[in-house]
Amino acid sequence: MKIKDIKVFVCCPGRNFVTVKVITEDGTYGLGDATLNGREMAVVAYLEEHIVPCLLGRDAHQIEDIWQYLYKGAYWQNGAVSMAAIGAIDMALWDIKGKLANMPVYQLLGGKSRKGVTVYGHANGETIEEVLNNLGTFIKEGYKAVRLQCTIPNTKGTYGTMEGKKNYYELQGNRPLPPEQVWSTDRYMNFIPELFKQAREKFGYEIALCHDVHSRLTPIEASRLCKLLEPYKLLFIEDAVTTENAEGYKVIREHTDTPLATGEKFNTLWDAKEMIQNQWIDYVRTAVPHGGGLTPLKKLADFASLHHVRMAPHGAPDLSPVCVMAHMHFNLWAPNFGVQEFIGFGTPELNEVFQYKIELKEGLLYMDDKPGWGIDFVEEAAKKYPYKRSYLPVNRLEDGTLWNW
Ligand code: CS2
Ligand code: MG
Repeated sequence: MKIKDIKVFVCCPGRNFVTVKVITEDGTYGLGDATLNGREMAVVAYLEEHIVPCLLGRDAHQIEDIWQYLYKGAYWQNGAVSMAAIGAIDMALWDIKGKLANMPVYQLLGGKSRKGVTVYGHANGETIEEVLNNLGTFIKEGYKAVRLQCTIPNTKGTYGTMEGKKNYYELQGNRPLPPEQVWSTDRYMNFIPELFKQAREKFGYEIALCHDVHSRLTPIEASRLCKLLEPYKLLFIEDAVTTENAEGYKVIREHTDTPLATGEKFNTLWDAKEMIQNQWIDYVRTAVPHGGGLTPLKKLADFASLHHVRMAPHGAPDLSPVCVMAHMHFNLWAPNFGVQEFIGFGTPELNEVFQYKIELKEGLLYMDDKPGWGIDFVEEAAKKYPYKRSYLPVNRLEDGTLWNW
């Protein structure tokens, strides 16, 4: 089944998304998410200039060979930009194979390992009280797991909080230059344990709680934070330290039994190998697009399962609904699936461009059994929302030191 055309769409229904559409000679098409927050156009160029020309005319069924061809054939392997581009093509090819087989993709992987996908929601706020109110709402809605993030007092802009904006799209879609935020490790370390203490006092231990440090600590600081949080029995603490230094997770592991999650910035199985085989982490957060596609992600899941490490895919606002649906299939299949990050059902603009159906019941996500991923992209609607350059924030210590990972 020859690949006849490949289109790359960039639109901004609230925030920027890059969507790849691979079209075969009989008109069957597949979708992939190539969004890389703050570097979208670099991925577009990689796709249009370097990938599309060498895929036209190839057999869309040869997913594994095309992946190896794009990854090894590039010579310059790895890296966030190239893997987001390769990942989107791979996703589109799996969507096509599912449609041609008239099966949902999870069936091609070996079928369902569970009835629905357990998710964790985002409870954040400017104060502990606001975070706990939001947590209470999630518990009432039946969520089984919730991430808590709170603005650190006397600090301008803390990761994971809304900074007064109504939603993530308003927050992330309007940063013409990287906002500069001030970070204080001491203030953070003195504050976060209190957040979880009050959460457990108010809601008990039935609800699973997690937190994203966003790689802002050194290994020994992260070890101390994890120990301080031990009494509150977190599901996991995420990105306690940067993954650039895998040994950092060894240090934390030697100090605490708080479960550790990382990997949203892993681009290949090799980025995860050392931490998994040394049992330094408990959850892998790699998303299908950023990990280079479903082809490598299912290998990563199998490798992780050998070490009793579970999958907890990244599900931030800068991963498009195409990725949300790909994760539904991956998570329904993966025997070692743990929990999926879920930020909600999008906005009217987003749902005008991306058409899909998922349903949340008692903290689990469900979907219909449609061939492929079960999502469509409305090109006419996307034209209404042109790309708008926007950046991620950077963090500096109070003395001005750049402290961003
Ligand atoms: C975060 C992301 O959701 C998460 O776990 O780490 O929000 C992350 O900051 C963004 O995806 C970066 O683009
Ligand atoms: Mg994260």
